[in-house]
Amino acid sequence: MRTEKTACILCSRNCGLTVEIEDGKFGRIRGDDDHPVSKGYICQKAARLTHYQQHDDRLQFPLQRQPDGSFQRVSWDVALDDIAARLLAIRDQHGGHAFASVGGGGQGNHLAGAYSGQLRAAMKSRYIYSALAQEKTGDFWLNGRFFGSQTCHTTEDVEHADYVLFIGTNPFQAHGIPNARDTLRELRKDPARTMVVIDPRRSETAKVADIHLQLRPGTDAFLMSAMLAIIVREDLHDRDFLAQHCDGFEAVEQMLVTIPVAEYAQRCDVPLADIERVARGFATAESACVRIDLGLQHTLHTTLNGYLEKLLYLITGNFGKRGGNNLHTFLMPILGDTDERKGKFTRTRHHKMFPISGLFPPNILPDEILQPGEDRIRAVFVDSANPIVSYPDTAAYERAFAQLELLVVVDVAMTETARLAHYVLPAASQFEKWEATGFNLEFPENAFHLRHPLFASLGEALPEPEIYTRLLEKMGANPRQFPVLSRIARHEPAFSGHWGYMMALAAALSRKRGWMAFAPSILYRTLGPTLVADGVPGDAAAAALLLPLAIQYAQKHERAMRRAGYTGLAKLLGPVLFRAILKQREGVVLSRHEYSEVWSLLKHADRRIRLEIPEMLAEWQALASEATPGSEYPFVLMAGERRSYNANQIYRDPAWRKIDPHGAMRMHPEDAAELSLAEGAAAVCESDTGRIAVVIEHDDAVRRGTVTLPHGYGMRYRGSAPIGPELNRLTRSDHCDPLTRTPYHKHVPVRVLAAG
Ligand SMILES: Nc1nc2c(c(=O)[nH]1)N[C@H]1C(S)=C(S)[C@@H](COP(=O)(O)OP(=O)(O)OC[C@H]3O[C@@H](n4cnc5c(=O)[nH]c(N)nc54)[C@H](O)[C@@H]3O)O[C@H]1N2
Ligand SMILES: Nc1nc2c(c(=O)[nH]1)N[C@H]1C(S)=C(S)[C@@H](COP(=O)(O)OP(=O)(O)OC[C@H]3O[C@@H](n4cnc5c(=O)[nH]c(N)nc54)[C@H](O)[C@@H]3O)O[C@H]1N2
Ligand code: SF4
Ligand SMILES: [Mo]
Repeated sequence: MRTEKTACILCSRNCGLTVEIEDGKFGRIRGDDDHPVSKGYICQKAARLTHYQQHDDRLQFPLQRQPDGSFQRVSWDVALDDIAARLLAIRDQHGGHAFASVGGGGQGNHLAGAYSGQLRAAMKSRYIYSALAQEKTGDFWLNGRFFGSQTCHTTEDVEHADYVLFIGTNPFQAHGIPNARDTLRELRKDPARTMVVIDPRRSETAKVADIHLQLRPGTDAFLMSAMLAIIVREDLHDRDFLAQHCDGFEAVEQMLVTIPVAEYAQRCDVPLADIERVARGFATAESACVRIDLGLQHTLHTTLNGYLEKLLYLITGNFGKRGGNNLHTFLMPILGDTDERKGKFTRTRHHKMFPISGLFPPNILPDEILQPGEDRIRAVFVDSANPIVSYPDTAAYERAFAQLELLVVVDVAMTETARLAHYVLPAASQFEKWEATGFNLEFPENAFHLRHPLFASLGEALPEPEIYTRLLEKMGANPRQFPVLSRIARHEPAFSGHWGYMMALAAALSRKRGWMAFAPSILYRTLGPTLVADGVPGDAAAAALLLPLAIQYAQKHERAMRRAGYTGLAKLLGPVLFRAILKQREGVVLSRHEYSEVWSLLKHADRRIRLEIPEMLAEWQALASEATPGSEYPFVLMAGERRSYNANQIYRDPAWRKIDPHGAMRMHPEDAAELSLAEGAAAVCESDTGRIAVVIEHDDAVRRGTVTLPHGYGMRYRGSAPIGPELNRLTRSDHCDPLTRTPYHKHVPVRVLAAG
């Protein structure tokens, strides 16, 4: 038996783990006290990671689909030669817009994203569709406008805030904030601090909150408008902060004087006095922050909700300070900036949709494939995503993927999407390779954790960096050999911190500009083999691309890095960080900023925040005349609740769940009584798009007229019938935010009937 350090890969927190390993299997799994962020914390889901690592749907060999639909094992060379040839033929005949990649990292694996970007470059395509663009792109778009770049990403200092607003998020189950349950307990225990939850359901977080506003689903824009209006009318906004740091408050103020506060309160079905109490409490607290998630982002007015949420902390001056909302640094650039006001970016051919942070929304992909004519997407490369189950309108995805000339899926498991692919390529699991996430989203102290492999790869599975590099070489996109770079990498003395290598790389890339797009694989093939970890040269090759990222980080954040303990010559600080990342098995603190330094992360040249966003002001104004949404469907379904035993599509083996095997539909007991649906009754849930079987659970925490179903079910383990609700058979592609096309998954009109 041996003990190793790694991290949980089930949610964006990536808590550090100490794991026992015996006979090539996980033994006991505990929180790692040495992890710089989670400090020993874990939740109940991590202890069962063995169900991710070992199950009957794991892929071991490259597979090729046969005409009869069965799969046959082929060698890597056969698979990659044919994929390369078919990709090139499609590109040369139809152009880059005929290709899209999908996915690119779940909750624990983002290292591969840099390598898959190279495939798009080789295909001359800009299209990447990802899960982030079905939840967070509204937020990114707003950040671009407020702060000057879609790469400016905000965080919330819940641990230090005196007043916390959780709007549309349930951190007790979903986490999303550091050590969620401990952090909530601290908040609850301290009588001087206040926790408010705004959620139509009395969620597990609402149950431990000081105040719960149980609003009508989809009415957050009205509620936040009322709060903002109350704050400004009572003169509780921070005039000094606004004058010193913000432009455009006048436009916001003009809107706020028109808000019919009492009417809006009625609209959300929350007593006006409660809204006033929260507005005043938030605005007058010493420090306050807002934490939001899918309850705002997957419901009506998605992007406007984000605008109002950000105004709440900005007009009260709760930004750039302890206990407020802040910007943070990134080591890996997981977000781009494609703000259309800065340049022309490729739009999609059918919907003419623009990218946000470089990403395109899954809602429109089936149309982009199915549209008639020359301009359609013909080849799709899926990595680390399961669109058939996770993206809106499963039936539309099935139709679209069946039309493709080439569908390739890279996954650790035989998924519902993989079953439709021409080629299925087995990836090494996240515990069989070097991996990391780009979800290091903290401020003022930020951290990064590179994980090392714990097990040998299963069968012939390969890490993605190797898969992409081989494929690109077969496509002739990047040369196989760089003798000069390789020689320098091999012979440079350790004390130089790869300085000579980086100079030579920079010189090579400036001589041959076309190579720039393939820098990750060049680093992988040249510097990679020299990186010695665990005494095995080349073992950590996939991490080679972190060297230039560490150098960039040091150039941007030298002072904050020195505060975190990195020493030496400025030009060697990047390589020092790189070495630390490779060596420290529990992760490293990257940098320690001061709160006041948040302004240096803002991207408008004058470091001021722009509050006036015309698109949002127009939508805000339109709220007043918006009709109450009526529907022939009596229930609002929240399609995708986070519970104790779901974790996206990461666990496939149903044995991992201790409770809730059916992923039951939660319904208020009085609604259930009216429909004569007993606890445990079989029922059918029907939307305008599809119908699925569900099992009823009575729960008086849900509002009457709403029902909930969990996300993360509906998989066909070992080819079985779907286990639990196939949620996205109910969701519709065009039921979405008009600007960003993120889906209204929390607001799906449905009816529920007794089965049979
Ligand atoms: N256990 C578990 N944890 C997870 C995941 C998982 O699958 N399982 N997935 C991870 C991922 S990818 C994500 S993105 C996060 C998501 O994390 P969260 O967004 O926090 O989780 P959800 O349960 O989807 O939704 C949060 C809350 O929104 C509420 N809500 C629904 N409609 C509305 C509305 O109209 N207004 C308001 N104000 N609230 C509303 C719901 O009742 C729910 O309590 O969770 C992460 N953590
Ligand atoms: N109706 C509805 N739909 C939703 C949601 C909802 O609330 N309601 N939530 C949405 C949200 S917030 C999200 S984030 C998405 C998540 O949905 P997806 O983007 O599909 O991502 P995951 O479920 O995280 O995992 C996808 C795949 O990654 C594979 N995988 C795991 N490890 C590796 C690896 O190392 N390499 C490779 N190549 N593959 C690996 C897993 O086997 C799995 O098949 O779902 C979205 N869909
Ligand atoms: S699922 Fe739990 S243990 Fe795993 S990263 Fe998220 S909070 Fe941590
Ligand atoms: Mo997500």
